[in-house]
Amino acid sequence: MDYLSNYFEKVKKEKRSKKAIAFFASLDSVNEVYPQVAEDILKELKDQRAYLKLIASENFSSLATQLSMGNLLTDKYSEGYVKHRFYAGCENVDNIEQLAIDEAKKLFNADHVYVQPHSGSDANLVALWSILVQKVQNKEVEKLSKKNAMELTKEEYEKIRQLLVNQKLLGMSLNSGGHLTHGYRLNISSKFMRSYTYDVDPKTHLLDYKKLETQVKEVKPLILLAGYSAYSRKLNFAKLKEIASTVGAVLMVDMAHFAGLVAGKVFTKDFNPIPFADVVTSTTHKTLRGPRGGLILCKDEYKETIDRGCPLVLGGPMPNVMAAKAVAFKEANTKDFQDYSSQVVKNAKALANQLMENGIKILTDGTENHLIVMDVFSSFKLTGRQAETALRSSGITVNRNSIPEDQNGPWYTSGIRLGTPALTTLGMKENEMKRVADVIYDVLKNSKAAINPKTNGPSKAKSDIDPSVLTENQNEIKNLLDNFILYPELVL
Ligand code: DSN
Repeated sequence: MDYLSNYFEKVKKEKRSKKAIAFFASLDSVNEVYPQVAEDILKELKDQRAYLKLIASENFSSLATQLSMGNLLTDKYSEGYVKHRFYAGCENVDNIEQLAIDEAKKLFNADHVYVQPHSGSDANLVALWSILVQKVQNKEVEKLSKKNAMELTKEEYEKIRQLLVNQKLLGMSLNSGGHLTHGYRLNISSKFMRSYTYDVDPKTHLLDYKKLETQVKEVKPLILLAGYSAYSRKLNFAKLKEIASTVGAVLMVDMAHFAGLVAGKVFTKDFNPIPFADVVTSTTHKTLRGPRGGLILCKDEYKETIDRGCPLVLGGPMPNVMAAKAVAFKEANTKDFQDYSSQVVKNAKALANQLMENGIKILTDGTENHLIVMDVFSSFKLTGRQAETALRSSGITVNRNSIPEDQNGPWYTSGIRLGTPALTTLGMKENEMKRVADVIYDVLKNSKAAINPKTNGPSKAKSDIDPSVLTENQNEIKNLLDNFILYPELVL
């Protein structure tokens, strides 16, 4: 597309910032090979600028983070780990991986760090499998484990395999806010482990530590897994460690959602998982605001098995993404990032308070982190899917989410999850959150189930909204976004 080349010429002529020149130069280079791809990248920028991003698991990474991913590092194979590779020529990748490790160690004060996972799900797989290999083989078949896996007879190997796949995992249920990889039936975690789940209290929607302790004593899991993707309260890891210890379980924590709040020193003492958990997994792109990827932090006891994540579970590491992780971890180890993280929580509280002022049912009656789960079915008689579509049409991107005892199942759901990491990156504060809450309320209050022409009954997926209400709220969102432009250096 000519206009894409013109953009590059324009920013060069205007001597715009290095980042702007780099962004448009890279877009123009893509344009020379595949114009449609370049155009879609630009469209995504426009799209992300035009909608309020309230997806709790998304953020806006810095241009430095993004630019460190788009280079020749992607061409290098580096299976293995630092200074222990299955390929020659990994000296520079070793340096980069070590920088990312060192930055993460400093940021989180962790004993050992593994930066290769491609995603949070990968990180969880590596962690679960490493704990199994470490704990089960050592405890139950110590004699066999001393042998190299390749030297075991078929019968010995099968004995170990049977032991490994019969261990118990206890994680938070999906409807209570846990993640698919914490033992959900449709995920591999429940196939290679016997998975059990714990729920939040059906009335308060809070985690009941006493009840959990009783369940842990009954189930006696090998692994107690704490962490969430849709629970709006802090977790007390000192208590969870105590509970796990009553049956000698390993405490694993998935902090994918709140890693940025740990890095930003908002979650400290008993609410920081690093001193208490044996293994902590994370993503790097949510509150932590880095590139899309995964991360594992562990006690030294687990380091050897964790470092074997590739080829144990993972395919070849992605050195370009590890470079971006190093950049993002460095960015997170600053006072600016700490201020950002505490504002994320202040914004979530302001948003939740105003939604509740308007009479919307919020699970747990508030939030202590970056996210909120609204019960839109009891508040507005809308399914999560209808609410998601209605909000998107007004200019707000959210995602639907199951809630405890959800009557509408995991596809339609009864909930909407909201999060403040991205809007806080744009610079929004409590006042803007109040305006956003009022738009959400107005849009949902004026939406109703559309009629399904096939059944002549109410649709569970589609909703109708009064067009004048829609226009009014679209304008309000536009006015708001005009004052908080995403990547202002890229404005043409
Ligand atoms: N998909 C992520 C989320 O939205 O929470 C977790 O994997």
